[in-house]
Amino acid sequence: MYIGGVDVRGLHHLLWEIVDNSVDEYLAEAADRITVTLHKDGESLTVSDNGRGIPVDKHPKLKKPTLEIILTTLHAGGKFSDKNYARSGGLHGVGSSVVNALSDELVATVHRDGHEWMQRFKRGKPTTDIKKVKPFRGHGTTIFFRPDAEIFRRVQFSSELIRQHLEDISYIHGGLTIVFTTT
Ligand code: 28F
Repeated sequence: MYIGGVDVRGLHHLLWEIVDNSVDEYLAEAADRITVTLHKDGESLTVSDNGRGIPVDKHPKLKKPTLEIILTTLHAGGKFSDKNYARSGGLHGVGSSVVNALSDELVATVHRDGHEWMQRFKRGKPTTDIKKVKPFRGHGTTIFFRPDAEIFRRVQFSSELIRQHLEDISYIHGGLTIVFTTT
């Protein structure tokens, strides 16, 4: 019901949701570069942006790191209406929990607040707490995900569909650099 189906379009819709979050960060004038990597198995992807990084601080009321809430709560967007973070007008982070729920594996890496942070998930549930990995200069968000083969009819991304979609986005958003690689 969130992605419109479990066919090839629904599968690629997962990627569009993640890329949209990076584009939102561009629209917030906080990112100017997005990298999409289709891994050689054709079943998994990594998307990175050089934005502010999804916040990792503990949400005062929910007592969990914001990153975990965004990735595990459907419609988490509403929980942050305005008090803690301003929103750019997009759905900023809302689609991430859907992608996570429909992924056999998802790894979120955030560069922010002087460190690299990482948290892993399986079918939308955390398999680790958020971990401070190491000191890091720079900022951004990286999401690796592999859609759940028990949900999608066939988990095989099309590099041509991806290339076309990213090209469309690049024409719409001047000043945004989008890199697409397959490895
Ligand atoms: C590869 C996918 O998802 N990028 C994102 C941000 C940045 C912020 C953010 C995202 C927090 C509470 C909404 C940071 N600092 N790429 C991404 N980059 N989400 S998703 O915030 C989400 C808000 O609710 C961000 C200050 N404000 C916003």
